Amino acid sequence: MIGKTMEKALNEQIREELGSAYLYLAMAAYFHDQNLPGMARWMEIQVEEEFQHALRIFRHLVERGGRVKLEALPEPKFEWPSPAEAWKAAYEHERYISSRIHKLMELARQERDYPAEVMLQWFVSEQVEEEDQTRRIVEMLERIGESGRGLLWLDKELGKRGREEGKEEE
Ligand code: OFO
Repeated sequence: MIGKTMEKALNEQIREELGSAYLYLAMAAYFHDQNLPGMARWMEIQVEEEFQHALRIFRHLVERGGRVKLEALPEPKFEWPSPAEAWKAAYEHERYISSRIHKLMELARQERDYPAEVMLQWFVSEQVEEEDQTRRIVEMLERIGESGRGLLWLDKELGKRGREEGKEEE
């Protein structure tokens, strides 16, 4: 049975993961509005991944006799000054999520909650990947600068993102 402190912290993280999905859905809508369908597709796939992250924690709580309590999500932004700024915001958001995962890991260790620690291990690795992906895109956009052609090239590249089959089942 999971302890109350960890249960509360994991419920908060479910909200954060769903909040990420909500934020990236808002970014997908923004990219569609900017006529950047590749970037929009990338974000739509990310929305699905974030939902799977929330579900992973949800299932952990259920399996351990915890009670899931869904919390309200903050309204995401509607507009960004430029596509590059939106990607920067996505990268910053992932850094924020990593810091939360690290705090959860510390809590799991403090509480000697080994099952939560094992579950969180997956998230620690996942965050390395999430930060890496968004940071690379930010860096590419910095190189591209004001070039419209460069932006269209990157949009096409990002539109090639496929769903990572079975990833959520790992
Ligand atoms: Fe759930 O990893 Fe992004 O936020």
